[in-house]
Amino acid sequence: MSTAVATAPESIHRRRHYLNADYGIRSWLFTTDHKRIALLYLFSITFFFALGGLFAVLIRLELLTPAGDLMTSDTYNKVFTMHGIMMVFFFLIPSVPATLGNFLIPMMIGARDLAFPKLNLASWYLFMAGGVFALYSVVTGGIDTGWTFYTPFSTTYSNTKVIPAALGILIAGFSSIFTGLNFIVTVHRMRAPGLTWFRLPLFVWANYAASLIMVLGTPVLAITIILVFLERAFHIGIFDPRLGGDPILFQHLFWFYSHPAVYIMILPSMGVMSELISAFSRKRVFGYSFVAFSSVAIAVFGFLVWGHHMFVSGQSVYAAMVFSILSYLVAIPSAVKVFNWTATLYKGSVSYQTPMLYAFGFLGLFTIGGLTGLFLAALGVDVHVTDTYFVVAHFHYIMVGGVIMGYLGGLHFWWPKITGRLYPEGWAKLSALVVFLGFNLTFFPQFVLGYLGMPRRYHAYPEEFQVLNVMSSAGASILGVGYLLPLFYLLWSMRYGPEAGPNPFDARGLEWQTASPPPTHNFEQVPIVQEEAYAYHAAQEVPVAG
Ligand code: HEM
Ligand SMILES: [Cu+2]
Repeated sequence: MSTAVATAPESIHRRRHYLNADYGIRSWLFTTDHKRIALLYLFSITFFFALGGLFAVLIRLELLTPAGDLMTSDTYNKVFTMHGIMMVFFFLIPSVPATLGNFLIPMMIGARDLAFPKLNLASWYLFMAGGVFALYSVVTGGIDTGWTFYTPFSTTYSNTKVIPAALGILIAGFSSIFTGLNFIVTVHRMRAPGLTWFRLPLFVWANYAASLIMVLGTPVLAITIILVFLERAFHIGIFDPRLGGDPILFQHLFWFYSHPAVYIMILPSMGVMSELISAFSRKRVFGYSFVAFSSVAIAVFGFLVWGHHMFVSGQSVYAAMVFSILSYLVAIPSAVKVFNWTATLYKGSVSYQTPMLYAFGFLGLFTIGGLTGLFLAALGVDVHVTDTYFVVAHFHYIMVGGVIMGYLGGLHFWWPKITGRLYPEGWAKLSALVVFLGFNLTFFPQFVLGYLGMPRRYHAYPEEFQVLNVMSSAGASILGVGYLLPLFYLLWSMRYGPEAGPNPFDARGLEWQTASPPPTHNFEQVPIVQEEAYAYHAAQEVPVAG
């Protein structure tokens, strides 16, 4: 996109930008700058990811041996529950939108900030408050219901810290609602002159669609949690059949949010994919408007398929059939995206820099995750593999293989913009490779385990499953190294990396037209947009700087 803005190359020490505009802890804790808030989220979700990872280590250590000899089954229940809660509610859901989305959406649309900067800061405080409650439940004994909180166990039988954990998720949920609202209003009201809807970067479209789900779906989760609380504290009989309630109702409410929630996680990463693939193949995304609308279609259809989590829970056969068919429908817009990204690569001048390696990882892993979703959506197959490691493998391929690959790819791509410095390319490529290999060694054997009948959430298993479990645990340690590497070299680069300049990848998009790191108000002058998104002209390729 062409605009009037041009930035003179000046050392990042002398120039004023959002990082050195103000020093001291107060200037961070009371900031309303979307870029600083993005960094607050970045640090906090990294913390929760590390914590969730620690629980994952315990799970994989326990499953090294069939006997279940590392911890008691009760402890094991708490460990996988905390792993799930930390990863889903405190890492995956905020991952891309709260960090990259917060940082980039205003810049990508040429705005000075989000529509409601104070609400944005309040969202971060709510998120942290939620995290504190969840942590409180961990240190005071933990919770053992699984991240899904199924009744009647969560409301009647569990004697662990259900209420503080649920409260933590409730509070963090409001953070998600407010972030979604903020994004929606910002995209509607604050686009730069000339930036029509169909010139928006696809990252913005994807986050817009995810925001719709956050605003429409999260309140349902909030109500569900409040009902669990009321039932557990006062036995008012919403879920208890002895009092006229229905435990299946809980599952309907829970999955009515939690299936769409998987799209809150994956859509923003899909947005990252569109940016990466166009930048590193130097082409406009093939079928731009199909990719844009498929995000919205996923957001809409995503609300219609929750019952595929309940095929074996006793819903009516007809309901199950309808949910099965609808589940196939939601696969179509996802497949449209994969097809269009692949078509974008075709005859592009592809360069294999780190973000692109992560993008390739996403493509492969997300495709496997999505295709196995089709297996699960088939009623008969699901009855065989439900509640086995097949499901565990499926959703990890989507969420770890898809969401985190997109997140890391995006983090590398925009790192020079965020920090003003380049990361060491060799180390970064190595990390992408290690993550990819470690990931597959961890989760592919789980498809086989599930197919052979190993149930999920058990802390002991028959000996015949050991070899595959050892493979999985070995893979997990490789994966862990793959995640630690970026932590070290990215932190290193903040101090020692060479200065990046405004646009080290020669990418399009407004965020690349301002300095790195950007000034506090993003642009010196309001940019005026005159071109479509992704106006790459392969013929006049500019050499890569930095
Ligand atoms: C695109 C992103 C997707 C994400 C993030 C995702 C995520 C998940 C998660 C987290 C679970 C496990 C829930 C639990 O703990 O029980 C799950 C299960 C399931 N998924 Fe997906 N999924 C995706 C795509 C799909 C697609 C495209 C389909 C079908 C066409 C599908 C069908 C299913 C089914 C049927 C189950 C339940 C299996 C069972 O419990 O027996 N998923 N998915
Ligand atoms: Cu689902």
